[in-house]
Amino acid sequence: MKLFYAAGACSLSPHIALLEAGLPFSLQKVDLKVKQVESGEDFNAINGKGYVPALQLDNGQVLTEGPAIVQYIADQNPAAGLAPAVGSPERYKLQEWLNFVSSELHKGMGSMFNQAQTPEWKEAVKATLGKRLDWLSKQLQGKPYLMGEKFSVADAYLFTVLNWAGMVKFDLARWPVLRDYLARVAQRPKVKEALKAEGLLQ
Ligand SMILES: N[C@@H](CCC(=O)N[C@@H](CS)C(=O)NCC(=O)O)C(=O)O
Repeated sequence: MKLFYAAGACSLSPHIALLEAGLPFSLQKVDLKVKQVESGEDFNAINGKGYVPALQLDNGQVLTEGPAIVQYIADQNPAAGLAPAVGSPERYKLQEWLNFVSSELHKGMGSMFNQAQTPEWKEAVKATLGKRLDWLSKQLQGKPYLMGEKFSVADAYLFTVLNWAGMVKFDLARWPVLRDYLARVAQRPKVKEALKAEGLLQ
């Protein structure tokens, strides 16, 4: 498999998932500004939507959309325990988390990288995110990971998005539970490995 990624972008989530699952893969860095892969390929020809992540399977098929990609990865090695069994009630809970991170956190947090964002727009985004994080913090109180005791692909995604807070100067001090969560996930050997491979950690 080939993961098309950009350093520190939401593609970090499937990158972590691939490492945690112990699957063989290669990385292909994408310059998102010019939509070019480091191999010289036109990234738009790989993913017409022009954004990462994209996962090219060994049969050539390309899978896009982070929540779908990480579930695919988890299902390639169920023994790694990164997602509950397909069809189980817990699997729907995992999907609930992935959708929450995608629609309620990813896009808001991601918008703060946009240079065109006005101060007013930024404040409005922060206010909405603040409400979501208030709720999220309560859910994570007293449990190490979103699904409970076990790390799942939803944690790979949440870590990736919360980790942007420092980059966009969104202070998480109001949510010590979330800061502890970030620190806990950051200590996982495979998370460190992914961060190092993307040049985000020495
Ligand atoms: N709906 C997509 C969104 C992916 C996304 O937002 N990718 C960003 C990086 S985090 C990107 O590649 N942006 C560049 C662009 O849209 O041109 C998903 O969930 O996978």
